[in-house]
Amino acid sequence: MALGFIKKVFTFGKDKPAADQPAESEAFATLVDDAERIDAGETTEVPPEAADPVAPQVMDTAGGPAADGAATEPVGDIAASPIEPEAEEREEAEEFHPQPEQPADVTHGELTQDADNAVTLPKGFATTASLPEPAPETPAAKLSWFQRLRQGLARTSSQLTGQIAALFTKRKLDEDTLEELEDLLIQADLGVETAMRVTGTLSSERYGKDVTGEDVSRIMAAEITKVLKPVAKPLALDLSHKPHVILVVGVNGTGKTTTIGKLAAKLSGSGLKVMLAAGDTFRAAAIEQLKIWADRTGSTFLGTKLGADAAGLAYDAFEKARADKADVLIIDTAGRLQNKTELMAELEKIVRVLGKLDPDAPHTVLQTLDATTGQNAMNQVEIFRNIAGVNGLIMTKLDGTARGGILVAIAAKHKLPVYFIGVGEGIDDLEPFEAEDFANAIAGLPH
Ligand SMILES: Nc1nc2c(ncn2[C@@H]2O[C@H](COP(=O)(O)OP(=O)(O)OP(=O)(O)O)[C@@H](O)[C@H]2O)c(=O)[nH]1
Ligand SMILES: [Mg+2]
Repeated sequence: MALGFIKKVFTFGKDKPAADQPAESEAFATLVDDAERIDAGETTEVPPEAADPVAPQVMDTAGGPAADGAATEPVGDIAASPIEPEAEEREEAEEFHPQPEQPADVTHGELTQDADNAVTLPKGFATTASLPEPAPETPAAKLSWFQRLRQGLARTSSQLTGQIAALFTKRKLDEDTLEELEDLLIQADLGVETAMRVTGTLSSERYGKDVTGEDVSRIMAAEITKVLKPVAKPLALDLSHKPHVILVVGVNGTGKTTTIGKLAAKLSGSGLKVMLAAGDTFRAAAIEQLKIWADRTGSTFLGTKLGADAAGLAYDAFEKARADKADVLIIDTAGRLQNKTELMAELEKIVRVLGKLDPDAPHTVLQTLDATTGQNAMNQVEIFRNIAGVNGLIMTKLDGTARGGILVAIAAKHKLPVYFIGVGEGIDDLEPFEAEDFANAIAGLPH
C-alpha cells in the first residue's frame, strides 16, 4: 500500500476544549514554581552527531521487549550505530537524569519498506498498511517482558493479594466480606467502578460459598482486563503526514523527556527519520537532556535559547521537519511554569501554531503520568486534557510502585488510549501496554 493511502485512525484527538474552562485541582500546585521566565530568543538547529566509532554495538531494542517465548517483533536485520554523548555531557546530564550503568541499546538503520512503501514500525505502533512477517528474534538473556512487568508491579500486587488473602481466609462470601473487599480495592487506587465490577461478579458467582484469595484474584484480573482492553491500543502513526507530529505534555518530573528518548529509540531503530524539538525552554538542563537523547537515538534535534517562545520553536521544528522529510516530529514541553495560566497559554499557543501548518496537527498529544503519584495522576489527566487536547497516555515509573492500580481507575474514567508504560529509566524500559498482562501482573497471576 502506498504511504498516501495510510490513513490515521485516531478517535480521541480533537476534543480541544475552550480556554475558559480549565479544571481546578490540587495537582496544579505541583506545576507552580518561583522561577522567572525570560521572554525572547531565536532558534538554533543542531544536527545529529556522527556515530561514535569507538563504541559500535549491535542493539536489540527496535522491536520492543526481549523475547519471552510468545512475542516477536519486526526488528529486522538492522545494523546498529549507537551514538553516545561525550563524557562531559553525560556527566552533566546525569546530575538531573541518572543514566543506567549499561550503555543503552539503540538500533538505527535503514527504513524497511517493501515495493509498495509499507513501513515496518516497532511494536506498539501501527499504521493501516500491511506489515511484513516479523523476523525471528534472537532470544536475549534478560527477563521477559512479563517478568519485568511482574517485578515492577510486585509491590502493587503483593500488597493487594496479601490483603485479599487475609480477608478471605476461611470465610464464606457475605455482605460484610464484599464490602470489605470493595474498600480494599478502592484503597488500592483501582477506582470505585472497577471495585464494584469485581464485587458484583464475585457476588453473582460465589455468594454464600467458600471463596479463596485466588478465586478473588482471578475474577479481579478478568474484570481489570475488561476495563483495560478498550484503552490498550497501539500508537497509530499517519506517515503520510511527514511528519506525524507528537506533542508530549505532562506535569514536571512525570517522565516526558525520558519517554521521548525511549520513543525516538524505537522509531529511529526501525529506520524512521525522527526529529526531537526542545519545547521546554524553561530550564537549560531540559534542552540539554533532550539533545543527549537525540544524539543517543540518532534523531535530529532542534532547540532554542533558554526562555524563548516555545510555540515559535514548535512552529520552526514543524517547518524544518517537513523540509527534511522527517517521518515523526516529537515536541517536548515544559511541565512547570510560573503559574497555571501561563502553562495553559503556552500549551494552547503551541497547539494553535502547529495547526496553522496542518489543521490536524499535533496529530498525537501524549501525556505522561507518573504512577507513583497515585490519585494525583487522575487529576492531571483532567487538567491537561482540557489544556492541550490530550488524546493518549503513557504511564511511567510502574517499576517498583505500590500504586500501579491507578492506571485502571484512569482507564475507567477517562477512556483515553494508553499506548506504552515505562518500567525503568533505561532506553528500552518502555513497553506497549497490554491489558491482560497488566491485569494478571496486578492480580499476581501467572502469564
Ligand atoms: N524508575 C523510573 N524512572 C523514570 C521512568 N521514566 C522517567 N523516569 C525518571 O524520572 C525522572 C524525571 O524524568 P524526565 O523525563 O526528566 O521528566 P520530565 O517530565 O521531562 O520532567 P520536566 O522536564 O522537569 O518537566 C528522571 O530521573 C527519569 O530518569 C520510569 O519509567 N521508571
Ligand atoms: Mg523534561
